[in-house]
Amino acid sequence: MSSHWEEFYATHLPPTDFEDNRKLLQEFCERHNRNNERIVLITSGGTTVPLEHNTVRFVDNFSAGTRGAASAEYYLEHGYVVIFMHRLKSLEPFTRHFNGQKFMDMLELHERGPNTTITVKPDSVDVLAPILASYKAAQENGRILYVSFTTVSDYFWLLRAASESLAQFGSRALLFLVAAVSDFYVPANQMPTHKIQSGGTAPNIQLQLVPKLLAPLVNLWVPHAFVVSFKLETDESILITKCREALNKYKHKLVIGNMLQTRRTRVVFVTPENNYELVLSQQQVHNGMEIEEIIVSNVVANHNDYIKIQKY
Ligand code: 9Z3
Repeated sequence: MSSHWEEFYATHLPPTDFEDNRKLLQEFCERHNRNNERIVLITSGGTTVPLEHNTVRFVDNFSAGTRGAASAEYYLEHGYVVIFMHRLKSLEPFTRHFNGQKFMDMLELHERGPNTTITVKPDSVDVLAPILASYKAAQENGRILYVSFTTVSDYFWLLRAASESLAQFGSRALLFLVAAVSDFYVPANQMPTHKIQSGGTAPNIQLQLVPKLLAPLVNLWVPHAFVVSFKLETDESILITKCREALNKYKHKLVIGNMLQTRRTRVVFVTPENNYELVLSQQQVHNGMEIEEIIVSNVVANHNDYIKIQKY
């Protein structure tokens, strides 16, 4: 049995920056709702489960944040405003293209005594310019809000606050829940305060099931929104069944299934009506196309159809 979501909130304190983030979310949503915009909440990256209150060790969840960060750029292109709720230090839209040494390698240093200048290498301008232009447009027009989490508990608090702010958009709100959320955790009241000592015997750590937030999210927090969740599996034979089970259980609009090994080139859309695959061809991969481009345009098409038949 999974523990109840209400009990989770009652026994886990909000993160220290919670009130600031809640205000940012409210202001962002009110401003854009006045203009009748469409909005997407993207969750991205993995959550951690601390093993000690003064955390030295934690269990992490797999996710680089690639899918969430790439999707944010495509939703902006489709005219959505974006709340990018991500794991601190995971990939972010725009800057993801220049991770590691890539950015440094695009620059040239001209040392002329006190007049040192830095320029972008001519062949990098073509790469940098369109990304910089999209970044500036989103930033200057206030079309993207970044909020971050680290632990599964931070994620819980932020997701509820974001959902509550999104409710006013009715069917114009889209939730694109890509984040890899921990399934198991150590409840705060069972966690040691200090670092677990390694002397003597190995600790026996008891994990509990994390309550599933999709139930209150779909039924209570954003009942008119278009909610999309992701399902990650490593065993192909259970992928579709697991997606369909989630859709039947939570009664949201769409589950996108993917396999750990092939997630960059293949996903399956499971809707109440049918299943269909989106696959990138070798040629498309070779041309630098990203699967998120076709995922997002398909989701947007589904969201369009949904808005047309809604009263809210
Ligand atoms: C996913 O399946 C995402 O597509 C990935 C993206 C995490 C695989 P990357 O960040 O990877 O691009 O490296 N997310 C869903 C993960 C998840 O935890 N889903 C829950 C589950 O499977 C349901 S909400 O039980």
